[in-house]
Amino acid sequence: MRYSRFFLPTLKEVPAEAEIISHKLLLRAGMIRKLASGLYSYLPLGLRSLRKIEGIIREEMNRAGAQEVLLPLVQPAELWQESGRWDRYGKELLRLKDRHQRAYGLGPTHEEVITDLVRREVKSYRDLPLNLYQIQTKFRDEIRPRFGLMRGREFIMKDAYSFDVDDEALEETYQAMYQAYCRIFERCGLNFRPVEADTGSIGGHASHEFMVLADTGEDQIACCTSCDYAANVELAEVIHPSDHPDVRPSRPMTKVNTPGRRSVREVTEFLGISSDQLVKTLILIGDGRPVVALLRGDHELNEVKLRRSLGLEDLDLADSDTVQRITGAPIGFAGPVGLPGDLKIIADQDLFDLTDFVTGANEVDAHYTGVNWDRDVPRPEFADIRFITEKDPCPRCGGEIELRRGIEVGHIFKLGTKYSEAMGATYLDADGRERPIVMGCYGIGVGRTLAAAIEQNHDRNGIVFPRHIAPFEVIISPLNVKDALIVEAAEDIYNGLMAQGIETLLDDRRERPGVKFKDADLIGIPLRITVGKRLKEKNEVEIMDRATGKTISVPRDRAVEKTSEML
Ligand code: 9G3
Repeated sequence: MRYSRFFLPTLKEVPAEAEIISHKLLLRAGMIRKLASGLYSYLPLGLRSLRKIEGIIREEMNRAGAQEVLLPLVQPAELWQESGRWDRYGKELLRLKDRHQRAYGLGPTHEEVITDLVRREVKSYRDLPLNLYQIQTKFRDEIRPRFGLMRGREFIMKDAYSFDVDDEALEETYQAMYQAYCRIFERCGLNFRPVEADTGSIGGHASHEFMVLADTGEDQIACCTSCDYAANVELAEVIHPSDHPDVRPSRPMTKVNTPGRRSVREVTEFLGISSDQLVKTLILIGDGRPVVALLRGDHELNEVKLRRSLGLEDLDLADSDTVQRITGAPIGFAGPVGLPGDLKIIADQDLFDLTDFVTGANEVDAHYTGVNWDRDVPRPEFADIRFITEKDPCPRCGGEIELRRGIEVGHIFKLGTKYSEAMGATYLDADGRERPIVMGCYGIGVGRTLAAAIEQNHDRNGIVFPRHIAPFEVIISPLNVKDALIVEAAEDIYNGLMAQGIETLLDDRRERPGVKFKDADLIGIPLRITVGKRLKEKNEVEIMDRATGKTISVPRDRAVEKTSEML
């Protein structure tokens, strides 16, 4: 490809709205342009990388026995009504009407569509296992799209759906997908970790997220430094010492005046206690009913764990009026002592052995000190409802936990029969019995993978593309296109590389050397061949490895051979 005719509008500066480096570099390297909030156009350079990632995904999905299909973006509302999700999702599901006033949704995912297809075509256990995937546009009307391709509203996803006779067969499929994902992200040159994850709204049981480790990642993961345990902090379990030391109350419960002291810091400073002696009381609304959560002052409530342990669909913090109504006091003075008996109270397991603790007194400007279970307040239910911290032991091996940030580029789920039962996707087993198909689903954000690769592979001069997803493998920079010798040599090497099928960009622009070097560094092509004054002096050209900066000089006639060796 000749740069002078290639639509590649690089930029020196980027709009202030680009907050993270991958967004800045995707814009500066002329790979994407914003159409509207959360909507991006891929320009030729960006599309070449996107297609490389898709190609790797296709190869590994096909190798794992999956078959590619292509499903419509526009989905009939009826299917989502059958699965019960039409009313579960709010504005994120963009709904539209056709000319006959029939209702549709723009597909954010395709469980309903694929289950409808399979329920019509699969009848017997002989038709299973089946694994169908697509690489297709999705639309999720995010309330606040940001970070460029990282959280767009319209984005390209590879989504696969597996169909098996039972849980055991699903386990095999799930492992095959897990391995395929590891190969995909390895081949994309990413430093990633599969982590145990919550199944979220999709339902079903187990799931794994594939996280690209990056400080700009929106997700937090707990990684063990000794074993390969890694889990999204939403799920990472906290090990509680099983032995309960025989502890005794040593103080009476006393009401103390704490004027205007609401937060953990204000109360603990005012009373001169440490935060692990304070029990904070949070009021929430779970599926419409109040729930009281008790935690040590130095711990944070993990709402996903609380929601799961109570088997709730929805769970949110109560507003200040509700807190006032339920506890009789404003936020900051709530406590477990004297609450109405019918209230659901859950305490984090680390409160089990606590004695002489401090709580709100359910009265403005008042707290209790010296509170003890049983004597002053009945023991509630105990559960693991807090976020793991770096002080907690690894739940697998007891080793040290490290909290890292990650970008979720893939997520695989064991769905079970949630959709097949809701939509009547069944098969006849060998005994002629009708049974629901057991499903799994497996997603990769393709654009997000490209952005994550840039988050992980850049320096102050620009992108440093991993070889297999780079838009080109080699860029040739003739430094003076008015010099016939230089042009002839550059063209000759270009033709030699293209003849070997090496994707090469020839920077034939009438630009100064500095501009050519800056652009070559910015777009991050793995190898750069410079044709400059060394050609006349020693009949040599320079080959630079973008990742290491290492530069070697080779005789012009060996440039093609040396370059293909280096790739
Ligand atoms: C919706 C909307 C947003 C959504 C969903 C549904 C996320 C939804 C979860 C999944 C699960 C898997 C197959 C590929 C891998 C991920 N956001 N999810 O179901 F209506 Cl608006 O999409 N689906």
